[in-house]
Amino acid sequence: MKSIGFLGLGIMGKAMAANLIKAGFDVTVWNRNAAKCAELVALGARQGATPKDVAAHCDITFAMVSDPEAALALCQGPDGVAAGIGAGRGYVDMSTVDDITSKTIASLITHTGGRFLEAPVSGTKKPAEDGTLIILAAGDPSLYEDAKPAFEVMGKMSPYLGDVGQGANMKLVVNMMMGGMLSIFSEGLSLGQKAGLDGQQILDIIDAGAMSNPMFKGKGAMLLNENYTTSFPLKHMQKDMRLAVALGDQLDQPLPTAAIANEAFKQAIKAGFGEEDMAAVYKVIK
Ligand code: NA7
Repeated sequence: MKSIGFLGLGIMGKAMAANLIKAGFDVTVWNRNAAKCAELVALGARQGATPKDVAAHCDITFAMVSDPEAALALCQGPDGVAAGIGAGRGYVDMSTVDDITSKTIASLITHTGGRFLEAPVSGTKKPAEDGTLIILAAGDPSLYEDAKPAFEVMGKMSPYLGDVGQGANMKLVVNMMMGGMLSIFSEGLSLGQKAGLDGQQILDIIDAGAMSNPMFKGKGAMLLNENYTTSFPLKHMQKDMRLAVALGDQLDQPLPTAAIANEAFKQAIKAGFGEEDMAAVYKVIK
């Protein structure tokens, strides 16, 4: 079995790395704030000193960090992945970034002879814990085949989408639609309750019809209970909306609904809700 590195042990990365360890992979972890490694070391992981160190010692290194800046920071500099990876080894970045960042990382890695795959995921904390993420892979086909056993532990499907950039683009399409849906869902729930309707009845009626979906089910209960326990930080949803709107600009694609939803998420960050669940957008709408 191949040795695996895992960089970035936030909400998502911690759960994904834990599943790999439990499945019997030989895993070396690293996190910027080293204290977060302890729980995984207790499960049986080794602890790497730097991203360079991990990439130099593992056959395939996975990364799951917050945003494009963090994803680039992991790869660059004397302690970065690109400095350690060397010929033939693999680097799989599972963070959500834009296609340009992904292509920049790909060139940093392949320049040293390393192989690169982008593999952002659809799904938040619970699917990460349950190993039921949807993994959107694109890039080096041989690395895709080598990474598949690990993908099978972390996710329920891992389609191959083509050249680097297409995984990032697919993820932005998915999350842009999710952010837009959450925003209009919050407006509907607020409007109905202001008009004197019962919140639970609104949810039940939506759930019985063509708009029924797992996200409305899960987030609906959170909104009614004013429970914003973080599964997917609101700040990350706003990042994805921002990146999607930017992609629309680049491709001359009008995105009026997404652009307005993005403003609601920006307002929620300004109001101090960035670390809460994305459902907290409701607080600036209701
Ligand atoms: P979290 O829980 O906010 O975790 C973010 C992780 O990214 C965490 O390990 C951070 O390390 C790490 N990070 C952030 N900035 C940096 C820099 N500059 N260098 C190295 N590491 C960094 O996010 P999630 O796990 O919910 O989400 C991860 C991705 O999945 C994200 O792209 C989402 O859009 C989807 P720290 O612990 O702060 O030292």
